[in-house]
Amino acid sequence: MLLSQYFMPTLKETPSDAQIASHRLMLRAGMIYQTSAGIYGWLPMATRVLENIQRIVREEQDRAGAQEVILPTIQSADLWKQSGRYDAYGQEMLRFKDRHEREILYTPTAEEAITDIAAHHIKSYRDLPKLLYQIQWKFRDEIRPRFGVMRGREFLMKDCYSFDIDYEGALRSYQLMLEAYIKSFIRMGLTAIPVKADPGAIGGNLSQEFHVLASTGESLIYYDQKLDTLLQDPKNIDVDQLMNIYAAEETLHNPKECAVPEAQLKQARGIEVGHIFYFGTKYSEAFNMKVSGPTGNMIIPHMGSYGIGISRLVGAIIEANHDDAGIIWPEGVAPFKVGLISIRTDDEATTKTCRHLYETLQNQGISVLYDDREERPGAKFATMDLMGAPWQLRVGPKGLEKGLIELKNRRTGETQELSIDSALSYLMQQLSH
Ligand code: P5A
Repeated sequence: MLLSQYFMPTLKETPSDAQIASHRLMLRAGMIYQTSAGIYGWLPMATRVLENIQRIVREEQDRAGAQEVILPTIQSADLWKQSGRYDAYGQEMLRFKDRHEREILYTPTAEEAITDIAAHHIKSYRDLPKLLYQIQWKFRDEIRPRFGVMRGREFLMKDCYSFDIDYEGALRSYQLMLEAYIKSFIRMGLTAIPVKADPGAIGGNLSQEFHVLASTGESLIYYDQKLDTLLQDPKNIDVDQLMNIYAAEETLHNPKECAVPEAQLKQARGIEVGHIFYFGTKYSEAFNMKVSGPTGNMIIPHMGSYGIGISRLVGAIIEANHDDAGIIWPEGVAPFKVGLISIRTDDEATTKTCRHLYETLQNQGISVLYDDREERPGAKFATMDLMGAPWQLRVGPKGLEKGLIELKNRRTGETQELSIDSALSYLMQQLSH
C-alpha cells in the first residue's frame, strides 16, 4: 500500500477527550471515527487489524472442532421471552418495533438464537457433541461507554456455543475452548490470564475470564505467578494444570482460602478480552431441547458459551504494546508487517530501490506500507512509529552510495545497516512463521 494513497487520517494533536493510551493512539493513527457514543466507524488500518485478529480466532476455533455459522443481528422478542431474558436483560438490550408493531431487538449475545436452531435439528445423542461459533456485531446499550473500542455499545464478538450429552462432555468442550483461547491470545502477542469469574447475566456455575495485563485495566486480578511462564508457548498448553492454578477476579478472591504463598501471588490490573461459561441445561430446557440417548432415554443437552471481544482486543493489544512514539504491533496482528520509508522522493536511486523492496516483499506475501509522500524525513519517521509496523526499512541516497539501507525493529528500537539483499532475506526469515 502506498501511503500517499492510503486513507489513514492521522491527527497531529493528542485528542483531549481520550483517557487511555489505546484510545488516543487509535484516534491519532486514524484508525477509528466515533459516530455516536460507543459507536465507531473502522477505517482501513483498524479494519486490517480486526481481520488479522479474526483470522487467528477462526483458525483456532476450527482447530478445536467448532463450525462457523452466522446468526441474525435482529432477533424477535419471542425468542428471548422463551428463556426469560427479555425481561431480565434490562436496559442494556436495544429494543424496537418493526412496521407490524412486532417487538424486535439487536442481539447482545446469542444463546437463545443458537439453542432454538439446535433444538429444531439435533435429535439424537449421535449428533453430539457440537460446537458452533460466529463472529458477529453485538449491541449493548452500556450506561457508560468509554475508553474507545474497549467498552463500546456496538462491538464485534466471537461467540461459540457447545452442546453435549452430559457434564463430562460439556467439561471437555469447555477445556477445548480454554485451550483454543490461550493459543489465540499467544498468537496475538498477548499474555491473557484465565481467572475465575462471576457468570452474571449468562448464568451457570463454571466461568472464567481472560485478562490481558495492563495498568489501565478495569479489573483487579490475583494470580499464581506460575501462570506467567505457563502461558508463553502455544504448543505446550496443559489445560488440566491451568484449570487448577489459582487466579481470581477481585470479587471472588478470598485471601483466607487462597493457598498460594504470598510471595508467589501476583496482583495486577487486567482488561477482560474473553469470557467462557458452562451453564448446564439452562437454555436447552427453556427451548425444550431433547435428544434420544443410546437406550431410547431422553437427554437434555448440557451447554456452554464462549466469547472473545474481537473489537475490544484491538484496544487491549495497543494498551499492552505501545510507547511514547506510538503503537508497536505484535507481528501476528500487525496491519502491515513492514513500513518502508523513502527519505528522498526526488532521488532516482532511492525511488528505484524502494519500488524493488516494495514489490519483492509483497510478492512474498509480506504486507508493506510504503511512505512515498513528499514530506520531510522527521515527519515520516514519526508517522511510521505512530502506526507501529514491527519492522521499518529506511532508504536514502547517503546509504545507497555505500549500497546500504537501514532496518529498524520498532519494539527494540535497534537499527542495522544492511545491503538490500541481506535486508530482504533477514525480513523474510523473521516473518516466515
Ligand atoms: C459468551 C459468548 C457473553 O456474552 N455469550 C456468548 C457470552 N459473554 S460476555 O462476557 O458478556 O462477552 C464476551 C466478551 O465480549 C467483550 N465485550 C465487549 N467488548 C466491547 N464493548 C463491550 N461493551 C463489550 N461487552 C463485552 C468482552 O471481551 C467479553 O469478554
